[in-house]
Amino acid sequence: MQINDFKIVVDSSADIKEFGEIPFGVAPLKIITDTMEYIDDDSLNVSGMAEDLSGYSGKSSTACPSPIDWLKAFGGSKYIFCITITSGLSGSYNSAVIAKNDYEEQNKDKKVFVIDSLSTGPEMVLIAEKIREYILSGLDYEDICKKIKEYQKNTALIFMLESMRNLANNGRVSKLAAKAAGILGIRAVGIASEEGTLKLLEKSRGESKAHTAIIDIIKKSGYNGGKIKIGYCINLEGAEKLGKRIKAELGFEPLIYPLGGLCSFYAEKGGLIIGFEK
Ligand code: X90
Repeated sequence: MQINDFKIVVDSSADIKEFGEIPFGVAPLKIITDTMEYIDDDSLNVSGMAEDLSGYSGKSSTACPSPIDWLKAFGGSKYIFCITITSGLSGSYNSAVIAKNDYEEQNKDKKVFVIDSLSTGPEMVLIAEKIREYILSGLDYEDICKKIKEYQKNTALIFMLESMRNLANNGRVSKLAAKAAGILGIRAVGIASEEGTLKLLEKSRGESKAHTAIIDIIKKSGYNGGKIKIGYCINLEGAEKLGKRIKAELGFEPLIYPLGGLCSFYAEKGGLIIGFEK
């Protein structure tokens, strides 16, 4: 199998723009308000959108890629690894499975492996990077399918949110859970559950206590020097503060980057999403 036989395809909640030497594709999600439709692709001004939305009180929602969007992203590749945002919160996975069945029906010699990340953002990046590593090390398609399922058991996601308004308004968390994060100064800290939904663990008063809670969760997971990535929504300063503490307390310097459109819509201003290897 040649490198060009493979393709890694993700939906835009993974926030990956380009992916080096391996063929790569993205299926965009959309953010929809009464007056605007934002397509979560390279041309989106994410912080502009997040600022617009923080002062917007009308209706807003999101939409996952359609099977046709996924088919476009598959292109014509022979072995495709397709990573979706959690099926616990989005139709993206179901849509990708429909596209896979169609693609394999039309092209008997081609294969698509759809991976439900049960997560989003930085945890999807970890999965994609591991698949790239496997491809570059010369593993074949079937081996990668098996190994990546194992790898997923070793990755996790933490969120820290100052507001859960968009999550609650779109039915992704209960109104009750969202209330805590709505109080000024309180940050909701939690993890992606095994079912791929939000599990709230702490309501921390103040940034520093929230960062302590995040570091404790990483430590308790049995952390052993693996990769850590921090995505932020209009909160570079907070991400860097957390990054410094992680470096000092866990000995790993995390990669810090701005979240894309979909994750920013739900994480909202001030939000952080941390993906790591346990
Ligand atoms: O299909 C769609 O319209 C997309 C729906 C996505 C809903 C939730 C996205 C959450 C993004 C929030 C913090 C991380 C929580 C991860 C839990 C699995 C970011």
